[in-house]
Amino acid sequence: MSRSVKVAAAQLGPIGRSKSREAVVRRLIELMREAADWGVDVIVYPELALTTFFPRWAIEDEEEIDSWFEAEMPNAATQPLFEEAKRLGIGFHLGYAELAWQDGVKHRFNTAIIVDKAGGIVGKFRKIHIPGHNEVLDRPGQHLEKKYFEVGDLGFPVYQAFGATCGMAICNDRRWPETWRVMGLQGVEMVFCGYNTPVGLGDPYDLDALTLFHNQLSFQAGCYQNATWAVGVAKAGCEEGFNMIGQSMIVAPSGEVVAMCNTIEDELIVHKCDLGRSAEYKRDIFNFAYHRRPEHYGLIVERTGAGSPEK
Ligand code: CDV
Repeated sequence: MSRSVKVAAAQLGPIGRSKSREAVVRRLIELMREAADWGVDVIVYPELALTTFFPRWAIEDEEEIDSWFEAEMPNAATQPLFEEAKRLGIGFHLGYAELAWQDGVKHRFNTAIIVDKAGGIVGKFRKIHIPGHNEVLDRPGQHLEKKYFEVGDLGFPVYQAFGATCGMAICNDRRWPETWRVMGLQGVEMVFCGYNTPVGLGDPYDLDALTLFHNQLSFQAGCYQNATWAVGVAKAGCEEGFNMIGQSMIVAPSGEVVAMCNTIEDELIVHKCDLGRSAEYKRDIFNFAYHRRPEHYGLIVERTGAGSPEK
């Protein structure tokens, strides 16, 4: 019997610094209702979907920093999203800044969750590859994720949801082959990945000019080499004077892009993903057990230690 999951990528346009969580959740619900009209099983929202991309600013006041984080999920502001999902019988994936107390110690993570059609959280992921820097740099724009987020402590787990083996990655994670391979080795069939990818912060123009290409390349390579579907979802557009790419996309295990947003605003794209496509590639060209030969790869861990940890 063929298995499929109907997914929606719910790209968001800019969210202003002064916008409340409640106002953002109303936008998320509008997109969720549209997805439900399409008969979607799971709608995927971007990284840090509840607020503006606050790591672009250097905030020193601890209380102010905490105000960008969610200490509970769901909470009063997001409860309506969970309730609407349950009412509509649709699952979702949501990225947000998480404040977590573990053994009496406060931690801040860049987090994403999978919520099932009954409104229950069935999976959590904390971003591993935290990009950017700790200190304010002398350039037009900042990316201070290293100041605000710890490296995720949950690894790259996979979860059974919507009849598929699902995994998550957050933004910069998509650029790293290990992200995909660790989930690939667990049989992942569908990867959800939200992102906020700015341009014009002061990187050399030749890097900025390739941002869309690298976004697409990362998703297409990750999917193909690990025989998985992926839903990549942007927060896009000009947010507080800073530009972020759109190009949200759904990618097949063949590496083909089957749907892509063509705005930098709130926009929904939908695709019915045939999990049989994943199985075909896992059975043949990327049959890891049959063809993969890690025992012949050499001492790669020792050879990759070079490089400066700080920019
Ligand atoms: N939010 C991100 O992780 N952004 C990074 C940028 C800074 C390179 C990205 O990989 O898109």
